[in-house]
Amino acid sequence: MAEADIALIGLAVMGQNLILNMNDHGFVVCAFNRTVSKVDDFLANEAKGTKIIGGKSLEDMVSKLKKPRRVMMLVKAGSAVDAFIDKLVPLLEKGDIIIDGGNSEYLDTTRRCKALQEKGILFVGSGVSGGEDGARYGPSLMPGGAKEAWPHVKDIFQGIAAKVGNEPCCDWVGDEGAGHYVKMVHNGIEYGDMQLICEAYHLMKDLLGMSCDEMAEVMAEWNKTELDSFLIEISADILKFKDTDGSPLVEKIRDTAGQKGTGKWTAISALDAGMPVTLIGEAVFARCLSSIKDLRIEASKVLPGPGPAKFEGDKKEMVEHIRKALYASKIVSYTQGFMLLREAAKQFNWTLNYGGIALMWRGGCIIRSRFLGNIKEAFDKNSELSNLLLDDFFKGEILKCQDSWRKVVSQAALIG
Ligand code: NBP
Repeated sequence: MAEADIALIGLAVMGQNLILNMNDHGFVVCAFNRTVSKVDDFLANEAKGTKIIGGKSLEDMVSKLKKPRRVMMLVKAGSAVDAFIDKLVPLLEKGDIIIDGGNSEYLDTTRRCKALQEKGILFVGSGVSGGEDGARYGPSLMPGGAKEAWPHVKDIFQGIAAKVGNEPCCDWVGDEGAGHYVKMVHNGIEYGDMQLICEAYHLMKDLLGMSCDEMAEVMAEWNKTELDSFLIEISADILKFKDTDGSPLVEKIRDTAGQKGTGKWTAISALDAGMPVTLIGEAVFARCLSSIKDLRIEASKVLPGPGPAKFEGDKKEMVEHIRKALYASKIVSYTQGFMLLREAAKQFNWTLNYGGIALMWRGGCIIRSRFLGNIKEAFDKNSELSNLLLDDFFKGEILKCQDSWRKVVSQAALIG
């Protein structure tokens, strides 16, 4: 019997949590997974006592779906997505919908959209952000692709998405790979935000000699200012966190960062588009540099730099300069990200709603922040705004911060 509103393939962390979220919002979900035994495990454990049902096979899953059938995938990006599409298409009818919620590359999404359009299947590539918790209690969702699919998925997507006030952090982004493109830039900005926080930490620690507890307090205070955001909030928590021996755990974590690719894709896209997205580019390179630890250690023995930092000014004042430098850099990063989105829209003929994108990122996702509300307001005032720095609010903020910013950058250069 066709009883399920939607099927969801992929029972790893993201898939399971999105299914439970959909169930909470009254949708009947049919769960499926490549390793089919995980369906029974899920039904017997996490999904016990819910309305969630399972598919014994793809055929069984499809037979349980109301029409037009909606099938969402949360599987590893790449060939796994194509493999499922190939198996699904013969089981579906014209007008049915396939949604890819993984971190797929936008060009793959555009290719899949076009190939499925020829077969009459509506393909949606949706960015999903917020990690495990977001998926469970309200992610930011960035869907794009075949627009005819939107009326059929809107209620589910906007129902489960994070809300800011009453507004869902989810709206239709644009044609083809636009949803995944916007998610890619989101991830690039996330790389940038994290790099900026690391640099602020580095300056407070090595220039000002502050302890992790002191830095945690500073970050908690910053979270009450323009910097109010999820990443600053968790940075305070991370800095406070103690290992079992009572010392800060963060200092024991190896200072090398890996990457899954979306930040790199943003930088590549910026180079292709000829857009100066320098901050995200630097953040990607900083991760690359961090990962060549052996070489860094070897070099540190023969290239000592100017020696240990000696800061003789007012520490409290310097902390405020660092806060303003971080804020100004963040404004520049988001400005560059929106420049890239504008250029991509031009290149691919997408109609992007920049204020809508700021709202989608305002809640639910990793870069959620108060500041994105200001970006939304800037685009609400002028939807054709060519550059965020030309908006009165951001122009004013940069002017307020620039002296501090220049002091921090020059100090950083002087201490090596
Ligand atoms: P993973 O990215 O770890 O993928 C696990 C799922 O992919 C399982 O269902 C697995 O099936 C399936 N799979 C794999 Br692996 N190879 C497959 C193949 N060749 N054919 C078919 N299925 C295959 O799961 P996740 O961390 O939940 O992420 C899901 C998607 O969401 C990814 O694209 C990810 O990048 C994206 N994303 C993740 C996060 C996050 O915080 N984790 C946040 C935002 C977006 P199996 O059980 O049979 O091995």
